[in-house]
Amino acid sequence: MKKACIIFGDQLSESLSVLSHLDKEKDTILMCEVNEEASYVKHHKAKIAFVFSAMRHFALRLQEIGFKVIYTQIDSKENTGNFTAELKRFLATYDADALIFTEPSEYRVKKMAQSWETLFNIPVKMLEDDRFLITPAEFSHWAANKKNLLLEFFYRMMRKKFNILMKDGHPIGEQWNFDATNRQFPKGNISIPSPFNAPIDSITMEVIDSVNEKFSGHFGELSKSNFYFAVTRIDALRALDDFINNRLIQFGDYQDAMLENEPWMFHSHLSFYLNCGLLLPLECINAAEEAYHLGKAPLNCVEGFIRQILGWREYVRGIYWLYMPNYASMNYLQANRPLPDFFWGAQTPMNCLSQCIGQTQKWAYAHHIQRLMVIGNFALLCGLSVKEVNEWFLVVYADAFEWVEMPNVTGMILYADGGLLGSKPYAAGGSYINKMSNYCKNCHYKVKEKTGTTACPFNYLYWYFLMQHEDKFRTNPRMSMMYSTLSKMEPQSRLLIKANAEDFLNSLKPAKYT
Ligand code: FAD
Ligand code: DLZ
Ligand code: SF4
Repeated sequence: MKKACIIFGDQLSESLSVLSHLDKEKDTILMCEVNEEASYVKHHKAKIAFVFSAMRHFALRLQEIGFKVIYTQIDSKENTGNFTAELKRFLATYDADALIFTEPSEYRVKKMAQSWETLFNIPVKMLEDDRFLITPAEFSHWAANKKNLLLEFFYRMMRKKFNILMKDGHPIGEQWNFDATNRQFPKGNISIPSPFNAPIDSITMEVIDSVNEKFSGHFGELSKSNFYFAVTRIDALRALDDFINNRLIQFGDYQDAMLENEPWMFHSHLSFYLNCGLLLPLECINAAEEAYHLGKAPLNCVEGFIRQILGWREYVRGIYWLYMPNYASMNYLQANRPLPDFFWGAQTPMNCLSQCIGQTQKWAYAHHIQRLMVIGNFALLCGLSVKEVNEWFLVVYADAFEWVEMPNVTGMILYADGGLLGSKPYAAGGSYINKMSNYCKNCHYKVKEKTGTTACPFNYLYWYFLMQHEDKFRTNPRMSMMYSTLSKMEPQSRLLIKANAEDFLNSLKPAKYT
């Protein structure tokens, strides 16, 4: 039996399930750079270049270890522009008895793949993606009959299941979670290690040139000087080492901190590699746990990092597959306001947004609290369109794939799923941003002012948000304190907040970007 195989751009792992089903002598793999994937939403130029370069390097690696690979580059004359048409072209020249692949990570592509058996009249085998630590079926089993699907309980189950940071059935340190010690803002000067920067070879240079040429209208900067990504497994492992040896030691302490012109902080910058397959979740978790046992990093930092991967990453994937396709159209708070122009590069006097969006444009990266409490919080408070915010987050980050982006946006930041993922919206006024960052010092607005033309917009937008959605949130026990403060507010103050918020919202210029 001669098999045809397709490997997608986020399946760049030598341990990918499909590879162990191939006969190196008889079977052939197709990999293709296609216009549809790069522009069904107009991905950040650096993200496209990262994926294409990593794909090209992976194809070479597969050939080096004996697989037959047919590779279509984006600038090839024969390139038909989408997965189905590329497969059709491939199957027409290659007499295969079956088509085999590891399941695509996104609903959209999985649906497409499910049509191939009939379309090409060929037996199709779709294998489980065992690079994740639990399957959608296992997640669904865990979720069954639960009143709410809190991350914390999922995380504890995963700690036990994989025996991570456990001793005699108990969590090491007798605590599951050290977040209480993890929310510091740096006092005085701190020294932030330089981020890992992978070398650029001629393959990457060529990719940068063709992406700049072909996708010139897409958001984001792309040049040799802002391309820092590892595009091979070897360099991704170096990036992991670099994090473990240089930043893990302070990861937890400053996990929520934000400093002007410091995009990288003590975060790992590994999501790109995890999501395209150059790194595997368990090896990152094991490396962090080992650093703890060797005394190289403290428990609060190691536990905090492990929770992100063993907990959040697996959890959001579970949520995605549990609720798709309905999840994509949820809009609990009826948020439909168009995205303002500064999301796509126009200026804004709000320094926090300007910093976070500016660095996103430059690096296709922002760390979690910037995404959640600055950009996400703003999108929530302004009632920005769930569809447009999802598209923005999918476009701008090099680590964005729908299975992870959508639950974070629809669920975590916009509460558009009505609380399937979080028990309350992550809404906050300017004082939270002021506590965790130094952005407010250089802002046009005054964070301490609650209303008026120079008041921080987050302040009145926060109260306006609570007023607008009172029917939905007043009875939420986690929000009762806020609603009791709101109840005590003078009617005149409420009117002023409403007027300020509406003026601000009306002043937002919708983006022209399409
Ligand atoms: P670190 O802070 O070093 O964390 C370590 C790892 O934990 C990350 O590499 C990532 O794999 C995982 N992780 C941490 N938080 C989450 C989370 N909430 N969900 C899933 N995995 C997590 N992450 C993506 O990988 N792709 C996305 O498209 C994405 N979109 C997001 C959108 C919003 C609105 C928010 C609030 C978060 C989003 N995240 C996304 C989660 C998180 O912000 C990024 O994983 C993280 O910032 C990546 O940087 P890092 O590798 O330095 O992470
Ligand atoms: C993100 C991305 C981009 C920009 N381009 C391609 C591509 O040309 N070819 C490819 O195989 N994969 C690409 N990817 C990653 C895919 O979007 C990802 O593999 C799907 O989301 C899988 O469901
Ligand atoms: Fe952002 Fe408000 Fe601080 Fe300005 S004052 S940086 S708008 S939180």
